[in-house]
Amino acid sequence: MVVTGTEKHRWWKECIVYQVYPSSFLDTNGDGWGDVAGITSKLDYIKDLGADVVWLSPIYKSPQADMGYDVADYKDIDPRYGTLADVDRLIHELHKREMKLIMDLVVNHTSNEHSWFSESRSSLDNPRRNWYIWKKPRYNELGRPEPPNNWAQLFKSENSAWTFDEKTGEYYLSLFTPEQPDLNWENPEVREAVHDVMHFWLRRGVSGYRMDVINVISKVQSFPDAEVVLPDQRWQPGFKHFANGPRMHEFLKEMNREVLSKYDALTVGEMPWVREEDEILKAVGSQAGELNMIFIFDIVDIDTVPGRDRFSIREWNLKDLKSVVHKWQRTMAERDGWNSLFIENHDNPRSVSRYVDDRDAFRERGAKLLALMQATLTGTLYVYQGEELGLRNVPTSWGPEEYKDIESTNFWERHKKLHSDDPEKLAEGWGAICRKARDHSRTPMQWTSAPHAGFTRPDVTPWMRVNDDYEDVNAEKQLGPDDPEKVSVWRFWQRCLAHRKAHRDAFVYGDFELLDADDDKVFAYLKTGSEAEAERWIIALNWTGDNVDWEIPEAVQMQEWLMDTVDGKHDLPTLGVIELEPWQGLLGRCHL
Ligand code: TEU
Ligand code: CA
Repeated sequence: MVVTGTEKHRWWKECIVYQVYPSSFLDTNGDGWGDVAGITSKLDYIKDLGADVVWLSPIYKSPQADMGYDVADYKDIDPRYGTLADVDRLIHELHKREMKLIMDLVVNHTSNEHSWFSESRSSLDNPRRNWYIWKKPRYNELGRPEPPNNWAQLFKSENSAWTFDEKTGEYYLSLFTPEQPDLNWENPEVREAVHDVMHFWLRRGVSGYRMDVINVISKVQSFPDAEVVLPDQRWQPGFKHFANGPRMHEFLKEMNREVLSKYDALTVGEMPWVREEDEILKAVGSQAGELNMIFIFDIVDIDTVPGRDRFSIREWNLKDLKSVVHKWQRTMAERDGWNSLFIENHDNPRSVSRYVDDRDAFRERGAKLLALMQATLTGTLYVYQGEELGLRNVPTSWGPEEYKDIESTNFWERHKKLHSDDPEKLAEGWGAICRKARDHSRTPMQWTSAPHAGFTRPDVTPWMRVNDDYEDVNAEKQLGPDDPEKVSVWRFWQRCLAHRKAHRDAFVYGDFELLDADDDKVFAYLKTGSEAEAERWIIALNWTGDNVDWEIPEAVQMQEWLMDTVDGKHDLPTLGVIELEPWQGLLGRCHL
């Protein structure tokens, strides 16, 4: 299919989305939790950076078993974050600045405190019984009741994904935690209720949704046992039977028809545990009628052993990263799909600590390198709060008591139990927490060098400890006078985003060409636009802490170098060999 100009250009492709993690953004009433009023007060900060859409992680009413990803009322705000009136004000202030809001849609499961679930569990014949997934126990040889199959709980793999409910003597499916019962999407009433919630916010002025684990809404209805892949574990990963399940595409098409097609909305589906191109294109192909784009996990899973849990560690190298980027840049272009660009969010450690080098000498260059890469690739760009400052992981000296995430605490408790007498194993597990816990990106935003980094009042204890480096790494410092000799990470991001917008034909929409897939030190590529006044750009990123001689490919006709992750004036050649400094990244203009 030939994509015409109007079909090609969409606001949701060109916008820059800034993800806010509400609990950690800014506390305005001194209860130690970020709030909606805090977000509203920082819109100019977000706008000045160059973002134009704000995605809020969940602020709905919730007991916070999983930080709001357990919703107790989809049409109300949790009092700790504010009120519906606060959200209306936020939307109003966003629109005043020509910005938009997208909400997190968490509808694979609800909180166990949602009234739908209280009704459902109250009796076998309650009209909402069938809104969740209830099954009779299976009985073992001794006649004891057991869960209906062998699926493991995702956030506590030593437990079953099924939770027994005394009242009616049945199990309910709870893939993530017992506090997050899975909705039964087979029931049309459930789907209608979800559509109703979606209309509610879209009518209120919300411009789209990030859809939480939207690819697990359809389960194989025979609920078969999963293959035993972890023989030392009782419960097994059941992905095969619920990730991109049998009716997922049907449900997404229906949602599109009933709701999304009536608005010009941004939709991004979170889809872990899926890699197959065909499967992904079915959801995000331009004619699919499902979602605008999804979050593909290839980059954030790059250091994870395939098929194993998030805390498993696989060593990776630059070639792996290049091949993933290359694959999806090419695939989406060739198969007329659309993709998101992200390397950080509330479920992952900080990118500067993970993909580059967060030590003082290199942190800024590394963060800029990641900014330059993301700002020049094709797709819709997502920036996670603090990424624009190059915030890093929490120090390894912090003890387990500083980690608040249910996934981390469950993992650590189990690990301690399993390996209490094996110091080496213990250290290994702790090392995984230090590298990969979700808590690293959930620490309070670092606004200033005042106590608690200005996140809350000095006399208040924030819900989570502020990273120790806040006096050195904070927004106030990075927003200081724009000194061309010392460009802060924030200023660099600002330039990158402005540049991306000014040259959207090449960066947002352009063709990607990888230069030298086998070079394991330098990631270099061309981006070329397709319109009348088409442009070509070259990006060269030294992905090492060493000086590297890099030769500009002969076929590339360089004009000039325009951006550099290393401060100061450099006389860089446009022909032949450049000696790249550690973590030096360059952007240059080429002749076509
Ligand atoms: O995350 C889905 C999810 O499973 C992963 O991103 C998760 O962090 C990790 O891979 C598990 O090992 C979404 C939300 O983003 C996350 O914050 C929620 O905890 C989760 O769904 C449940 O709602
Ligand atoms: Ca507050």
